[in-house]
Amino acid sequence: MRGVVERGVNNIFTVRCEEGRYLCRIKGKVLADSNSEYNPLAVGDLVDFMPVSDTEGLITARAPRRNCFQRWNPKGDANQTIVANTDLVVCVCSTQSPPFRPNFVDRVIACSRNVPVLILLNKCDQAIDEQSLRRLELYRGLGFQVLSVSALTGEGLEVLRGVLRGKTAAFVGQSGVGKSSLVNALTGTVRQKTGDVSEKYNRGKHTTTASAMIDAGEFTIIDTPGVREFSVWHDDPLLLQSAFPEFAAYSPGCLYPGCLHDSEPDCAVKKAVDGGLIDPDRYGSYLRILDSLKDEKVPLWQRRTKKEHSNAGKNSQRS
Ligand SMILES: Nc1nc2c(ncn2[C@@H]2O[C@H](COP(=O)(O)OP(=O)(O)OP(=O)(O)O)[C@@H](O)[C@H]2O)c(=O)[nH]1
Ligand SMILES: [Mg+2]
Ligand SMILES: [Zn+2]
Repeated sequence: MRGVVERGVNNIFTVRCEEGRYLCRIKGKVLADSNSEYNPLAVGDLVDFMPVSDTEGLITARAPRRNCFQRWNPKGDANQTIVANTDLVVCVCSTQSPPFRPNFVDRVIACSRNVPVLILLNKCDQAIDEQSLRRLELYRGLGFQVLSVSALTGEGLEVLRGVLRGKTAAFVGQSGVGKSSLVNALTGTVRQKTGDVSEKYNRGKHTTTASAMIDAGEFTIIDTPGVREFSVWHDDPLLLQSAFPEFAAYSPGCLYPGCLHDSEPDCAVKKAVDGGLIDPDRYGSYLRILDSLKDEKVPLWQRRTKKEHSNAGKNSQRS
């Protein structure tokens, strides 16, 4: 049987199919083709499973993904898929508490593989500063859809419903921006628990702890746990440029084919930044992400896992 993963906690996956829902484990604990990844399955994955009772089953295979939202998990030392097979990644931000962070948005764009990103500014009942507004305009100019809403007052929600209609959308963002509040406001029922924002640190309290797919009739939302930062997935660094579409007009003019626009000579992208044609903060974001990808170039044998580190510590105490 074929179904979609709605939720997964402690390696037990809720799989929905036409016949209903089944709680499934992975047959034999390892899924083919998922060895190098942090987690074999993500919410949104299509899977084959065999029912073992009316309510339980065993997952035998994962269908190829048409796209995903993926981050680098530094602790696990592997790419981690947060959601798969969505029509849209909605990067939820807030005006204040927590404050709008453009570099966070840049990372969300870079973590989205083959899926469009909608930038959703929540809490528009609160004021936003001029600089953030300019950045949102910049995203619009780059071709990203940008919407302002308020889960609290309902402002902009009709427009958002229109955009979501017929789609499956993953809501991602920092803790406390109001992802779960938006799910509740959009569905008109309390489907997800919400939490407040810490006054001391002006950030959320990680209320949502696991991704969950919510069927809202006209559309489907995947609510995800808030994070402080997304590390960008590790792969060919050239692929990172798709998250910076403003480079494309200039990169053919770079001296070296495959230029990463970092310290290469005669780089047309760098010249465009210096000439004020590319936003320097976006370029700065790009360089920081590029730099973080270099960690991967350390050969595996030089990178120790946490366990090896603690073992090494024990050994040195002994000697
Ligand atoms: N003023 C205002 N507050 C809002 C709005 N939407 C959500 N909030 C508040 O923001 C806080 C955090 O909301 P949540 O929905 O729990 O945030 P979240 O993004 O799901 O957070 P995590 O689950 O921790 O990732 C709550 O106190 C909400 O009441 C809004 O549009 N305006
Ligand atoms: Mg939440
Ligand atoms: Zn270049």
